[in-house]
Amino acid sequence: GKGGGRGGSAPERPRDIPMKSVLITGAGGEIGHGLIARLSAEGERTIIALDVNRLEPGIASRVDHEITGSILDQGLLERLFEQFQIDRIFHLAALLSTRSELVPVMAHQVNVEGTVKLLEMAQRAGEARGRPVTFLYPSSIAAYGLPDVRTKQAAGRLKEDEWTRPSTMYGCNKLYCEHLGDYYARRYKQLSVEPVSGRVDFRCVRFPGLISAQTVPSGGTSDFAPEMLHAAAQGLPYACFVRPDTRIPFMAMPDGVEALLRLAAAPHERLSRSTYNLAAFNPSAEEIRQAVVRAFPDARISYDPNALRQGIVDSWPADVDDSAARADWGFLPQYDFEKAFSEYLLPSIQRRYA
Ligand code: AKB
Repeated sequence: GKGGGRGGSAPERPRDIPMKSVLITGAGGEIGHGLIARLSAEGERTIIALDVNRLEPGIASRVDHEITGSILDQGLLERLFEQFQIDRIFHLAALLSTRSELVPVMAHQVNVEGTVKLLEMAQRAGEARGRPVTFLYPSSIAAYGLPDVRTKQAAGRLKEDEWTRPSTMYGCNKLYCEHLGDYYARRYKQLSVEPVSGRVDFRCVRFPGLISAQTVPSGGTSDFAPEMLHAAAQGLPYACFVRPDTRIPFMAMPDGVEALLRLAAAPHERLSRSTYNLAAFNPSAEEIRQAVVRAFPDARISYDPNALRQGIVDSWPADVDDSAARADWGFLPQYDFEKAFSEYLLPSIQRRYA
């Protein structure tokens, strides 16, 4: 972790007022990278980064405490909540959609049991300090499930509560955890004689596919877009695992990170719901290929659709309606498809592989 006067022993802070802490689970993943860079620049809270794997040095140096361990380790979670004044959580740890189909029971353990453990810890911490812990949860367009491509085309832009019958383990996990978070926020122990104080302040976004210039995801099904781009930038051939006409929503990573931070900071009374759709652009696989080829004319991209992964993206919407996020907390993506390539992805990716 970083040194130099941050954390509970910062010299300018009286010892009896420890600095508040933010816990990031799955910190070494794609979203974690971008989020940690932003949070460490803001410097408002001690950053505790939990991941099953060691963090890359560039990320590890920006956090105050790097914890290597499992989200399922109850003892570890208890120690973290005892040791730190955690008032905010970004619970990013999850197995993504393709991987979850290969190991569904493990996916359920990490994605659902991990989440309920952490919600329970957050509830207890909120009760102890008399104020709710803010719990940010990234759900996904995988929470939707359309029965076939024709229905998908006819359905257009989906609102949050339409077509929520996911067809994947990961989608079931995400949708269920949205409901679970809502339960912890509104109804936890509602029949208890003792009034429950400090209910979890659960806030959730349904992310589209995210494209980062810094990292390539692993185990997702929207991965064809970032994989195509990162392969081309390295001069490697790439066989896209979905058909050219496949269309799902995407977003540039900086907009995803900004959305999480903005939702975290929004006044509670402005939030009319706990789960919000987010949208930015929704190109087809072929439109993405063309944009990549414009940037890297030597790119060698072919199509080799995989039935399982095609089936998954065919069940996801072609577009989502994010008007609630825009109205309630001012969500406003900075990058459309063109700008994502010209001003974010291409300049950063060229630097990355230079
Ligand atoms: C995945 O493909 O599994 C994720 C997602 C869309 O939730 N990127």
